Order: sequence, then structure tokens, then C-alpha cells
Amino acid sequence: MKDDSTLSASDTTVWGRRRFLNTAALAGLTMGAAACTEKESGAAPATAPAAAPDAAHAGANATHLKPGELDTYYGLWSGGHTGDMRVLGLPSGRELLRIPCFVPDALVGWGITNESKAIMGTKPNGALRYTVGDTHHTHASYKDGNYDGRYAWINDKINSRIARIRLDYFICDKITQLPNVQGFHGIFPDKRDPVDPAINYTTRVFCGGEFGIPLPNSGLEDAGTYRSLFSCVDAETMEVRWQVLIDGNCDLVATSYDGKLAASNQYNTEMGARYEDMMSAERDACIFFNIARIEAAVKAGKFKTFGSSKVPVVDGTQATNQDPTTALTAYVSVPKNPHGVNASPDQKYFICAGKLSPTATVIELAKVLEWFDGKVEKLDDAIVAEVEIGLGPLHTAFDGRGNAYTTLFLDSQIVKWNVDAAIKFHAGDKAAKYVVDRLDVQYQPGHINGSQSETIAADGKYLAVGCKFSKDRFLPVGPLHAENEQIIDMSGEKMVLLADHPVRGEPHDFIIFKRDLVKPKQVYSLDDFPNAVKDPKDSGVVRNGKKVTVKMTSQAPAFSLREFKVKAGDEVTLILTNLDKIEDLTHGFAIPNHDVNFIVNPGETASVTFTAGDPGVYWCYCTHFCHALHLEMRTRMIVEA
Ligand code: K7E
Ligand code: CUA
Ligand code: CA
Repeated sequence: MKDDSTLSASDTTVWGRRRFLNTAALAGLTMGAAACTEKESGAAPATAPAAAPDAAHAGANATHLKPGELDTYYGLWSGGHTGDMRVLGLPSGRELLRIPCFVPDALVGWGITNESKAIMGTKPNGALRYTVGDTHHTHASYKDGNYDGRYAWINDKINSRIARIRLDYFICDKITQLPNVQGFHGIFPDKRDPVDPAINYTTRVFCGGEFGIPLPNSGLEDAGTYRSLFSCVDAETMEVRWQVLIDGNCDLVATSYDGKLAASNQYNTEMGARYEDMMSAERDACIFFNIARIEAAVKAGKFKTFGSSKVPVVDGTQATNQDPTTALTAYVSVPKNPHGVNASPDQKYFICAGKLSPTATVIELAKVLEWFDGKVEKLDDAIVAEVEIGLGPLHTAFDGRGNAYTTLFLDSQIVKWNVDAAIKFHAGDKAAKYVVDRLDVQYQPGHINGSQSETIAADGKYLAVGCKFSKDRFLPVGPLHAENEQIIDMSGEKMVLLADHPVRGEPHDFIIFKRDLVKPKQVYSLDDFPNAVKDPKDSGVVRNGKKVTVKMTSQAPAFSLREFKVKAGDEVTLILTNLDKIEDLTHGFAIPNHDVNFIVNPGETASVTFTAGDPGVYWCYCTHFCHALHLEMRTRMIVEA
């Protein structure tokens, strides 16, 4: 520990000689990262600076849009600790919207309205079950190998929840908590239904459980018995269809284009409880799931259940899956603590980044399927390349022209490498030059994605990179630094850095797709809400013992009730329908001292339930600027003794 912790992580002459990082070296990683960025910030960048993108790209790929110009891509960004999804316009990088999912949000009243609380889940006393979240990965639904604009999904690592976003209204409409799982991390929808070849769209979402726990969770201390599960969630019902008990753990998830395979990289095949144990083996695995066989096993009743969960759990452990022709799973060996598994847009390969090994491993899917058919003797034959690309490889994006772009956390670089050349090199052609380009980024990149990267329509225009450290890139604002998201022109032979954007921590993953793939609606239909107050004449107060229902409408610049009376201690349910049907005409509703604040978009109905407080007058006011008389748009809640 003493010796290694003084090394700089960027000192490739020292680190590069090591095939793998050892325990002591990893302990020094944090210090190494800091030293690295200090050094780099004073050094000349390896490639052209942001101010001078080469002329061929500057026209088509300018990130600076003129006033009024629209972006050509949407980006869906994981929000991190804010538990939401962020919607960006690309290439400008402008943030357009935050869609709250796992954590309350006072702008829209998420976690405050009854409708959102029902989605988030409540305790018996009506309070929210959870108020924190940690989102990492977001992916959207597919049809024919490209996004179809129906749904996106996002994970919450803390409470093992998956949220679904409707991409017509850009709202979260369902949240499911996975049973038997802790640290739900990777997520990926299938790209078509593998059982029915006629169904060419996403019907399920796969979820990787990262932390092993006793099953059922008894608090048992012996970590050697802890288990992780791989889960399948129904895309429509959002119910958990089945789970697979595995050896090792799950991290990131990828799916094949034919719907037959899903995979998760495993960094803890050791099933250790301490990091030294988790990195004790030289190789870990990428575990493949044979979806059709798993579904058949569930159908045939070959499963068990754990604890109070009714979800069928099939056995995907290595010991019971030795015969390829019946195996549900296949454990492909990859080097030390891999991170990231990504599907190439030519539909042929999954690529695992090495993390603690400076390599990328290319796994050919056709060979994995042949192994499941008993036609390939050694599963290792599916590995068609395992090549050195740099230090700390994490995630990989694609340009649709045969190149992969992998983040190198320790080298603070993006490496562009050619997959076919890597395969040739691995096969013995030592003249094959697979590294095409390297670009320094600022600093310590994690996730990376390209425009349309993980679809059959990868277009190779823009790359976005999430850098975990920003150091000197922005004005200092105290100890908590913004992260630095950088936009790169990937359309030429060499990558060109186009822009830096600060982003509130800690977003992790994102996808970028063409704007015409979604068709957002901007006005609701009153019929979308069973409790809608469709006519201002239906407004009023209805009392049922201590329970009071207040019905109201909004139409700029007035609420339909100028005042309403309740009694102290009443349980009040207020239903508000926005009868304004003009695009962009949103009203808000806040009640002082009652913790109520929410909005109603055009045509929308929302409701809140609260206990009327001390006797007095409470001015309920519109919180969303709607009209010249916005400040006058108020109503009085008169609480009587
Ligand atoms: Cu690499 Cu949670 Cu996707 Cu972050 S994980 S970087
Ligand atoms: Cu209605 Cu402001
Ligand atoms: Ca390991």
C-alpha cells in the first residue's frame, strides 16, 4: 500500500507494465486520480482544443445553436442522486426537462399529489415509502432494432426500483421494486421478443442485481452464501416475470438484437464481501442468459420462490448448467473485474471493458448461440478478441462504422479502436493496428455514448462523455464540483472535443437519439383523468364527516372557487383540473403552511390530500406564471374552528 499509493495513475510507464492492478494499487487509485488531473491540467492537450474544431466538421456539428434553433437529438440522462431523468437537447447540451421518478420534486408536485404518491408507493400512514434515489442507467424501448418512442426505463440502485417513463408525455407512470435484490444496477430492455419471431419490439426489461444477500434475507453473516439475481420485468405490466439465481454478481446489462441473449458483466465472481476478495481472481465473467430457455423453464414450473415473493426464480448457477444443450446460462471468462458490457450496432458482438485489466474483450454472439446448441466445444471460443486499449476501461460506444469508443478512467482518455482490426490482431495478425485515435478528456471519464450508438441506426456523429471530475474546468463553487460532460465530434477519423458542460452529480449513463423518434404530446385530454372536474359548475365543497372533498378548475386568470371553507383537522382532498387547453399554459397551486405545491398542465387533473391546519385564512396561489394577472390568480382557504 505504501509504495503504490504514491504512484500517479497516469504514469503509464509504471502502470502499463502491470498486466493487472493489484489490491494495493487500487487502494491508491483516488490519490492517483488527483495527481493525474493536476498534471494534465497544465499540460498541452493531445489533440486539437475545443476552440478549433476542424473545418470539415464545424458546419454540420456545431454545438452552439443560434437563438431559436432547435436541437437535432434528444438525450435521456440519468439524474443520479436527484432520482430523476433529465432530458437534454443535443448537440447543444441544453437541459430541457427533469422527469421526477424516485425522489419528490416540488415543481410538479411529485410526491405531493395523490397520483404521484400512488406511483412512488406509500407507507400505511400515507407518507412516501422512500424519499431518496440513486439512478444510474437509462434505456429506451426498441422496435426493429431502433428506438420506438414508447418508453424509457431507469434504475434506482438504493431501493432496487425500476421506473418507466412514458415518452409521449415525458412522465413516470410506473415504479416496481424488485424482490430478493439489493443494489439493482444495470438495466437493458430486450430489442424484440425472442419467443415469438413476429414481435419485433421490446416486451421485457432485464435488471442486474449487484450486491449479494442471503436468500431469504436473514441477516446471515457468512458472505460466502450471499446471492445475486438477474431479473426480468414485463415492459407493459411492469411486473417482475422471473428471476435467475446466479453465481457471482451482475453489474451492467446488454441485450442482443435477435432477442435471444442478454448478458451481464460480473466483477465479483469471487462472491467476496471485501474489495480485496472481490479482486482476488485474475478473471471474472460475462454471464449470458438464454431467454427462451429461461421462459420455458418458468413455464414448466422448474423454479422456486424466496420469502414472501411469488416471483419464480430459476437456477442459473454454474453447477447445474454444465450441459450446453439444456443450460440457461453461460459464463464467459473475461479479465479481472470488468465493467460495462455493450452491444455493437452490427448486432454481432458484446464488448466487455476490463476496468482492472487494460483490455477490451470482444465476444461473438453467434458463437455463444452455437455453444448453447452444442456445436462449439469451448465457450472460450466465443472470445474473438482480447486486446490492450489503455488503463481503466469502463464503457463503450459505437459509430456504426466498425469503431468502438471506450472510456479509460485512469488514463483520462477516450480510445477509438477498430473492432475488426482488434479481432485480426487477436487472431495473430500483429500488424493489425486497432487503436485509431486517443483523445484526452477532463477528467476521469465514466460513461460514454454516441448518437444512436446502441441501435442498428448508429450514425457516428456525436459522442457525449461523463467525466467524474471537473477540477479546473469551471468556476469554483466550494467543495462540491460539478461533473464535466463533454461533447465530442466523432464524425471524422480523429475525435474533436466540442464543448464542456457542467452537470450536477451524478448522472452516470445516458442515451442520444434522433428527435423525430419521439412524438411528444403537449396537451392532455380531460378524459385521461377519471377524477377530472370537467365543468367549472361542478366545483364546490362536499363534506362526509371529517372528510372533505374540494373540486376546482383553473382557467387563466382565475380558479373556479374564489374561496372555500373547511374546518380545522378536516382531511381535505382537493381536486384541480386545468381547463386551459392551450399549449404551455400551466397553472400551479400552493397552500401556505400545508406543504402543498403542485402544477396542472393543460388539460391535466391532479389531487392532494392534507389535514387542514389552525383556523385562519390561507391564500392559495398560482405558482406558475400563466397570465398578466398571474399574481392575482388566487383563492382563499378559510379554516374555521
Ligand atoms: Cu459505470 Cu453505475 Cu454505469 Cu456509473 S456505472 S460510470
Ligand atoms: Cu395561473 Cu399563474
Ligand atoms: Ca473479481
